[in-house]
Amino acid sequence: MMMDQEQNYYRAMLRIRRFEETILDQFKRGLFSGTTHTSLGQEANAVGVISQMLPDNVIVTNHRCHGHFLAYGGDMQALFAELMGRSTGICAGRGGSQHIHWRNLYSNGVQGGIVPIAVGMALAEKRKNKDTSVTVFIGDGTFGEGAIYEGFNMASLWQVPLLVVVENNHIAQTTPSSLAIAGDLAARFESFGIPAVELDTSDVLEIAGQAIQMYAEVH
Ligand SMILES: Cc1ncc(C[n+]2csc(CCOP(=O)(O)OP(=O)(O)O)c2C)c(N)n1
Ligand SMILES: [Mg+2]
Repeated sequence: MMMDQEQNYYRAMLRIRRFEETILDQFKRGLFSGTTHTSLGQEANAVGVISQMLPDNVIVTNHRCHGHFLAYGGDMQALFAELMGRSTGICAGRGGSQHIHWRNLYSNGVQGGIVPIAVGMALAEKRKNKDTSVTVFIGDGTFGEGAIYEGFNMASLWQVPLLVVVENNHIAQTTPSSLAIAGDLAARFESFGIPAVELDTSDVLEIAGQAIQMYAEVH
């Protein structure tokens, strides 16, 4: 039983890895317009967290969203077509790499802007009185954006069912986060009365185990 689950995790992570490698490869050949951000090396975050969600949960993600979409069960070819701007893409080719919507997954490339959106969506989930929640993925380089703190404040005040997953890769595109972000990330959540747990790992089993605990607290 456990073996099956581990194989599923591995298969899901490998699917993301191969997709992103193909994207990078094809990008050089001019197949896509615009830009793209891959989640190479961050596969375990997407798979570990998203595998533990209830089917009706909402995902709000950022500019680096391919892995989240694929871990959610999104179609690889439809994502590829979306990146190519084709009508067969997830959003008929209008969203591109950063702005996709499929089922309960929404991505937006505006750094930090997704946090207040996620809080509002979590409030909506709470009002439905269902056992669902919202998970928002943000990067460490986004902690210089003021909107996220307004979001944390209202999330705590309204006690909305929200899980904030910070994918801390220590870099904001090309800027080391240490040059742009002061202080401690977990302490920022705690100052709003939001419990925070830090993991330094890419072990999908560890991340999934932590996600189970976090969802138990959120719901
Ligand atoms: C409001 C806003 N400002 C600037 C950008 C340009 N931008 C795209 S990715 C990025 C860095 C993001 O760093 P981080 O949050 O750590 O995410 P990572 O790329 O490491 O996953 C920036 C500044 C943006 N998308 N939105
Ligand atoms: Mg980062």
